[in-house]
Amino acid sequence: MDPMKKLLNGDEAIAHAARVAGVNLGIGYPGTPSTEILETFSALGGYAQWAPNEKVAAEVAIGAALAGGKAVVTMKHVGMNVAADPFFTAAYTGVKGSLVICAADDPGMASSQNEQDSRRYAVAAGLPMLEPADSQQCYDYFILATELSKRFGTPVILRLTTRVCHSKTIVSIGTFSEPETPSYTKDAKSHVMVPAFARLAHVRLRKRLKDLEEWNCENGPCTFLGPEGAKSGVIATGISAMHAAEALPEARIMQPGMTYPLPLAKIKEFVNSHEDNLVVEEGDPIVVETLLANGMNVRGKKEAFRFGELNVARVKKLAADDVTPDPAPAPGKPPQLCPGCPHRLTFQALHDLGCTVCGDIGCYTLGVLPPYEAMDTCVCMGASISAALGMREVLPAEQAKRIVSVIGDSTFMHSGLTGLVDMVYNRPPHGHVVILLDNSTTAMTGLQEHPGTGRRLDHTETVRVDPAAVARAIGVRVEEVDPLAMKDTLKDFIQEQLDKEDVCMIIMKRSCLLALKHLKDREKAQAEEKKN
Ligand SMILES: Cc1ncc(C[n+]2csc(CCOP(=O)(O)OP(=O)(O)O)c2C)c(N)n1
Ligand code: SF4
Repeated sequence: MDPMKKLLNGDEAIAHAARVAGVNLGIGYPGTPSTEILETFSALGGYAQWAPNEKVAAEVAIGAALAGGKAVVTMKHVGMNVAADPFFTAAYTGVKGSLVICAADDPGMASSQNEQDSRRYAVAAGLPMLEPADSQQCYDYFILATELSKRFGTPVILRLTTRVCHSKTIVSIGTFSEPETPSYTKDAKSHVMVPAFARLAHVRLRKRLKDLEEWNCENGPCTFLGPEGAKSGVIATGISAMHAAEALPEARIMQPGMTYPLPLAKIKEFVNSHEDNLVVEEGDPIVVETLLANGMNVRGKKEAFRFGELNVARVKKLAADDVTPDPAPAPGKPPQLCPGCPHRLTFQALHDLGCTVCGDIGCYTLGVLPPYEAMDTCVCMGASISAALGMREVLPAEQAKRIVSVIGDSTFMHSGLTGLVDMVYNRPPHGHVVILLDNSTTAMTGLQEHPGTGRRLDHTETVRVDPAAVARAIGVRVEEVDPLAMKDTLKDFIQEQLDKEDVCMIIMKRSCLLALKHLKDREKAQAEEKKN
């Protein structure tokens, strides 16, 4: 294969593009399916960081782009909710350098708690958005997004989906360029959003979107597939265009690469040159609603196709308005905590105690399944502590006293801390027990570092943020234990803490088995490297 061509998945293609574009800083919070973007960018020599959560990541990236640098921030779709606050105002401030927001949706929920459609954020915040269909487009659109960001002075969303992130196609790669050091110029009228400046910025934002729509009509990326002169037209976005080309070979497919703002004039021309037009898009009916609102003769999908991923078979059915249920997938083995996983001991004790468990998101969410069935709520990252406070506030004492929160160490750094502050500030009458499952990694998304591991994204050492010290500093009583060492007495120990009726955090300190293995492998590789 040509050395400049590589077989890459979408995440890897973006990482290569970021090196070619000379990105100064990559930052994000891990979350399937976006995690590998920064890991690959770092492995390719780019400068990348894990932030404690997506809001912080977005703010750091915005700072870099306001300073004139080139930044990329990565997250999964639910991370967009956490980062929405800075993004909405960054659409007003604009950027001096460039900022690309890689938002990876998970239609079908392969590894997520919901299947929200992040495209809504582009419309709501007024941020332009590009939607690639394969790895080459991931690469090309990332570079284009960086250029557009700089040229129009706006953050740009690169909207991805699981299938695009994780499927491999051949990509032509350019030469890596080293990032340039930017020079800061003060521009408070653009960058300080007090109401007087923000009112002007909002007008600028709407004008910018008009300019972008014009640019998109004239020069925006647009892929056509299928026979020219076909009777039927299909407007499809992202990977749906590939499915449509295979499912409907008689039709002419138009895939606009920039899906917000849409190239309406260009689409209108396409629509008018076909007898009938179908819109194929995964998730919410966003494009079809926009085209209908602009008086175009198009039809969309039935509600049944709003759920889950599309594929070739489903697009055939979608086109035929066939809503007969899809064949049920073959029953697989239910997921389970690894044999020997330290989380098991805690869930066994909580099961035996009959506690009401406000849970959180991580490997330990599997505590909801048999044999433990020891989780009662799980909403979003960090909610284990705050939701427990709400429950304790309203339930009768005998029920409130049975409630515990269970949270992982990465999730605690992400958004558990503020919940703990609230638990101390609005201390419920019978106190509360938070169990921190500290396995020294972000296991669920593939063993990433976080501020509590004391290592950076590239595993080099840094200061460790100690959850025990933080909790003590805000007035929480802390108990640090090894769950394996006290496995026979764990149940009684937790009950004793509940009986004390103060705010207590039990830190169950024991490494994830897979993380330990990775650490050992890394140490071995480093030792080998030193020898050679
Ligand atoms: C807002 C948001 N960002 C990212 C994710 C993806 N995600 C789910 S759990 C998790 C962290 C899990 O780590 P930890 O809490 O330490 O638990 P472990 O899996 O190690 O047991 C991540 C990154 C998510 N669900 N929501
Ligand atoms: S990966 Fe680690 S934390 Fe997750 S279930 Fe396995 S041992 Fe437990």
